[in-house]
Amino acid sequence: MLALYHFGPVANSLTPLLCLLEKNLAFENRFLNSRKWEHHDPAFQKLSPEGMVPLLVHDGRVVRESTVINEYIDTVFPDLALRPQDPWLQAEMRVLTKYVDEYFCPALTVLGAHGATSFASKIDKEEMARRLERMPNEEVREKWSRVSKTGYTEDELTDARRRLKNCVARVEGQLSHNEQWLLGEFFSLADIKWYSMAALLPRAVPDLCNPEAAPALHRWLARMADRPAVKALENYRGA
Ligand SMILES: N[C@@H](CCC(=O)N[C@@H](CS)C(=O)NCC(=O)O)C(=O)O
Repeated sequence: MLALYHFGPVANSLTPLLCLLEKNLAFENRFLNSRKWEHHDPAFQKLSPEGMVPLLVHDGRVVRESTVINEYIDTVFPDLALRPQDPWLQAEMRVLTKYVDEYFCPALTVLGAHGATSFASKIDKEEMARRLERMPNEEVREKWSRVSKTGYTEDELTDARRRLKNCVARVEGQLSHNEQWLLGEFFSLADIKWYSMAALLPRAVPDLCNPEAAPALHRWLARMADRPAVKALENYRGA
């Protein structure tokens, strides 16, 4: 039995959701409403001591980290493979997913978290202090502490946009060699991982991610949006 705990089809939660849907796997949908702090429930924190999503439970065993979860799913359920057989292509795929985890996601998180400032700054100060105490992960605690006050500085936001510009250039370059999917004709976990962040770019940085500034990325986003599994993501937004 598979169960996925997630915040809905966005960012890191989108990564395993899309993988499960692409592979037509049945799973229990454990949507957690982050605005209601459902990921702070003691029952969930027993599974995730860091209080973080996404998290997969397979036959009672917990698998963490979105990229690792997807590799695990593809190993355990090899039908409709999402990793190429060729070891070199597989290495290329892992370089692409590693880049998202180490560079793209942290840059996008700055803009995403800053966008939550209006929500977080309205939370009663004592309530927020109690919430912060219940955040075991130091980076997450620091993020929420900042966005409950003034958010990120102009310099930090500018630097995040600079890094996102590099991400757009990176994927634009990749797609100029391989117009269909990131590895060419083979649709892979790299497309899934990149889409989980890149789907947010047109709204986050419209000046960088538009048909003129990044034509290959724009076309790839449209091809992704056309996939039945991507369309099905809409059903996982929670009530
Ligand atoms: N490297 C982890 C990152 C997971 C992560 O950052 N999760 C965020 C949501 S995207 C989270 O659970 N945040 C908890 C919070 O903001 O309170 C992964 O890829 O799974």
